[in-house]
Formats: sequence, C-alpha cells, structure tokens
Amino acid sequence: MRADRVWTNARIATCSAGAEGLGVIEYGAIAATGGRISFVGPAKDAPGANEVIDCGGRWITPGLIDCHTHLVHGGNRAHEFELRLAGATYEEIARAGGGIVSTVAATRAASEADLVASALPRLDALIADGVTTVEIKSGYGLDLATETRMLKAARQLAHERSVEIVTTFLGAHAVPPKTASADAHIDAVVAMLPQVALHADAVDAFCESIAFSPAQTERVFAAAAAHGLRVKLHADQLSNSGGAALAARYNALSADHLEFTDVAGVAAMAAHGTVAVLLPGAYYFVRETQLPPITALRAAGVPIAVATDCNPGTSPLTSLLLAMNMAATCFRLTVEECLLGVTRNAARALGRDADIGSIESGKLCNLAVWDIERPAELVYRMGMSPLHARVFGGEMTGKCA
Ligand code: DI6
Ligand code: FE
Repeated sequence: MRADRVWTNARIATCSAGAEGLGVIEYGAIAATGGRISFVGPAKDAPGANEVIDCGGRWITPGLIDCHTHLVHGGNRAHEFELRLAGATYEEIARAGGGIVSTVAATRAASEADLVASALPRLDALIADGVTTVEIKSGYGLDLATETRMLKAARQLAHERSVEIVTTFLGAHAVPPKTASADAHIDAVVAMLPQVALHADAVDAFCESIAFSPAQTERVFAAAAAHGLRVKLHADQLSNSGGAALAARYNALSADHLEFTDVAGVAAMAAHGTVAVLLPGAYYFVRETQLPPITALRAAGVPIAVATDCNPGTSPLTSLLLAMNMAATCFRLTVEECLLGVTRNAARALGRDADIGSIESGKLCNLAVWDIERPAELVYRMGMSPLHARVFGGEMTGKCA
C-alpha cells in the first residue's frame, strides 16, 4: 500500500522492546500512513509514498517523552533560590510558608489563558529538544476550581502546539493554607476526584514527611481506583517512607524520584511492573547527595525512565536532553539507559506504550530527526539541541532536507 510519507536514508534507533539495545537500523526508512507508522526497516524495502524525504544519513529516534513535569503553574521562585543560596534548606522554606504554597497563591491568581501563556515558553523549550509528549501535573491549585483550571490549561497546550499532553491530578501535593489538617485536605482531594477525573489521565501524590503520609496517600489511591484512574507517586525523595512499595502495591504506572528507596521498594516495583522515573534535575537543584538505588533497579529489571520534573521550586529545568546528561553524569546511567528512559520506558510510565515510545508499525508516527554522528551525542552535549526536525502524527514540524 502506498504510504503518505517516507523518511529514507536514515539511521534509526527504534527503541523497540523486542530489539537488542537501541534497536538500530542502518540505512533505514520509516513510512507514515494516516499519522501512524506503516513501515520501519531497511530503506531498500520501503513502500512507495506520496512524499519521500531523504534524511541524508541523519539519526531518527522516537519523539522524546517528558513523563514527569509541573509545566503549568503561576509565577516563579527565583527569590527562594536566592534564599537557599544564602543557606536556607528546602524544608525550612516549606515549613515557613514558602515553597509549594507560594506557587499556589500565584497559580490561584492566574486565569486559564495566563496559565497557558506562561507555560508556552517552557513547552517550546522542551519541543526544541525533540519532545513530542509531555506529562503535566496539577497540584498548585489545591482547590477544585484551580486544579481543574490547571488541567484544562495543560490540555489546551496540545491545541497550541504539535504535541501530545498527558495530564495528572496531583491534588495531594501540599496542604493548602487555612486547612485544618493534612487529613482534611485528603478529604477535599477525594471529594474533587469525580470532577477532576474528566480532565486527568492519572492521579499522583507527594508521599513525604513534609507532605502526606503513606496512609493519606492510600486514601487518594483508593479513590483514584474507584474512578478508574491509574496512579503514580512522588516517592522517597527526601526520606524513605516506603512510598515506592506502596505505589507498587496499587499497581502504579510509576514511582518517581526514589533517592531513598530501599531494596524492598525496588523488589515491589519489579513485582508489579512499576516504572522508576528518575529526576536528576531535582537531585541537582536541591544538591541532594543520596543516589537513587540504580544498581538494585537494574538488577531487579525495573524499567528506568528519566524526566525533567520541570517545576518552579526544585527543578526549573526545561531541557530533557540536559536531564539525560544529568542522569548519566550524576546517576551513571548509560547512553542506552538515558535514551530508553525518555522513549520506551517513559511511554510505559504514562501507560501510553501501545501508541508511543518506539518506532514500530502501528504506533503513532512521532519522531525526532537529529544532526548527530551517534546517539551518545544526545546525552553528551549540555545546552545545545542537535534537533534537525520533529515529526508529529506523521507531519513534519521542521524541515528535513
Ligand atoms: N516534589 C518535588 O520535587 C516538587 N513537588 C514534589 O512533590 C517540588 C515542587 C515545588 O517545590 O514547587
Ligand atoms: Fe515532581
């Protein structure tokens, strides 16, 4: 069958699950029909097409996936950054009423249009790194109206740019001001779920000594399950509260951060197929020294993803390529682990692996075309994107000639 478009003369890292390593095809071609991949293989076997694009030997990877961000929020926290430079800790700032709640005030004051407008430059930065799918969490509204507005703004971004947006309800991010207790806020989060479920693809929580206990997290997870939503968790970032094991017990798509996760947590994740999402930007920005249990995750065969955690407090990072570099430099991930971490495993962390994350027939034709000699260059550079073109749903969003 004649394809709509064929990209030929390319070196392809398919990142497909059945392949060795990155699943490289030298002298390869990819065909798109109706927005999906209809062929991937040696260029000599490619089908005829209405348009043939010669990639000049460039590399093609799946479009990158940033599977953990807080991209939509009001204001910024550059001032707190200055305070931290002067010696204050993240916990001290949070306990003194700064931190997340200061972003809550700025977000509550922002309209949906304001939220879209302020997120767009951050989204454009990710897109310039070859990103085609972005997960965006709520969690800076903490009331029904603002949480809903954040999720709607996030979904609106998919109409502003050629990008797929996956939304996550993070109502249990912090206890909002003037709330009697953390338990009272969990009551409110559970009550919000029926309405926010219309705008969210999954549910997340911040399980931590400065946020919510495992018991409170479980109440959120139970409510999410009752609404048919999969869960994820900010787990064991600042201390080990057994968050990773708790997430796994609820068949979470992912457990994220994991600096303080122990071997029992890793074993539980392996048993339940929960993806480990590593967030080296936050590790770097808060100057953490406790490394996530990389060796144990590898040994247990837990899929590892890498994301920016783009947020105003602990990771004001809008480069997924730099997150890959940090994962390699700080966490000693290999080039292959970094690239699979922002493609195949990131798709799995979003429950989207049937449609995205690798270059395979039937999946959406979301690609990144790179001006590089070898995949290691994607991890090696700091501050320059070698992106040549992006393909979203089979359509070129940049030139490739
Ligand atoms: N963990 C984090 O690192 C961010 N949220 C979370 O649950 C911090 C968000 C912020 O400080 O605004
Ligand atoms: Fe986060």
